[in-house]
Amino acid sequence: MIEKSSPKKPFLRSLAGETQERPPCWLMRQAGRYLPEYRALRAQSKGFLDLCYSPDLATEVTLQPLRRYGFDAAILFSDILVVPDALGQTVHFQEGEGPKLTPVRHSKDIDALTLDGFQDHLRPVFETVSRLKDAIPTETALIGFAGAPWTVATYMVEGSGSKDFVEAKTMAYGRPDLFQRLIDLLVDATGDYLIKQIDQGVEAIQLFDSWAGALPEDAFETWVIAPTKRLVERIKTARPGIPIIGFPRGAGALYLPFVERTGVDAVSLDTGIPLDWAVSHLQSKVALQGNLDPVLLMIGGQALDHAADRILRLCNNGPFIFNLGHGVMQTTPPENVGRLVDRIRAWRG
Ligand code: 1CP
Repeated sequence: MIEKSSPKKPFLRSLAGETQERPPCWLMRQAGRYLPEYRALRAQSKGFLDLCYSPDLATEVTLQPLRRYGFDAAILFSDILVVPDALGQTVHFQEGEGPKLTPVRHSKDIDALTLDGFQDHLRPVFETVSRLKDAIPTETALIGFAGAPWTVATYMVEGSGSKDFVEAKTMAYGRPDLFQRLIDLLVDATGDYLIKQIDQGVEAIQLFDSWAGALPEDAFETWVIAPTKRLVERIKTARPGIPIIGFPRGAGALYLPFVERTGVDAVSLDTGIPLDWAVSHLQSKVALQGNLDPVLLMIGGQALDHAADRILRLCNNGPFIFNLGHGVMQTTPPENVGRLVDRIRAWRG
């Protein structure tokens, strides 16, 4: 790997291809329901989207885990579903049930989505980014994010979370012309959204493709790799030098073509990826991030220590960022997160 110029913040140094004695660390969903201070603040807000669109509250929620644990990166508090919301689809978060959207199933449903007013709708999110830029410690990096087109499209077509993605696949396999229009719109919208996040101060981007693992390889090429590649090209052409982390969760061996073809600087590894395989096939090409099982963080104790040590031993001989294989679970005791962070800080090869 070509070593790029050396930025100061440890998180950005790993993304630039540096190997560090102690890896930087942050956790997906490091802000959220496992923290009592989040629950308290959430109880005061009208709804989840309202929280995402309130710069005061979203800034505070982003900072909460930093105060407790001093992570090396903060991730903007928002959600991947603000993009369909800003495109004019109806999006609700029902208490305890997850997101509900008015499904996009027909040509006219796609016609009804619009980029008019898209950036305006997301103005509060950009305001949050610019406040965070001034509020986070100097050694801490600020991560912006969006859902990758395939994953966001699954919510848009299904109208909710899904286990089998029958509706999304029915459109992708049966009406690829229609599904392509939706994906193209998402590439455009998400590109605009992320470029604006960068202009407001985020220093790296993560693309969450949580349901990438649901697709067979040819469809993975068409609906995961190709749109991600276009999105990465678009962002990097507009804002050269911005590091991008891809997270094609569940992709298995398809992590390799994902890394080779999308142009990302790093990949976030899910819990199921064999680490020795990832180190030997991927780490010479991109930085690695991951992949502790969130359930081990919930359990804590020696099981957590052993698993964390193994990841550090295997992954930290190259560019690496410690993280989970998926988000922090709601039932995680906050002290377990402290235990993990202390252990990573104490790591010396
Ligand atoms: O009521 C609440 O408090 C809602 C819980 C919650 C939170 C804390 C949701 C609803 N979203 C979030 C924040 C969030 N979502 C962040 C912010 C910051 C952080 O990481 O600290 C991020 C990056 C996301 C991204 C996100 N949202 C993803 C991709 C990552 C993943 O978890 O796979 C996905 C799939 C969503 C959709 C979503 N948002 C929320 C729910 C309940 C869901 C559905 C999840 C599902 O279908 O299983």
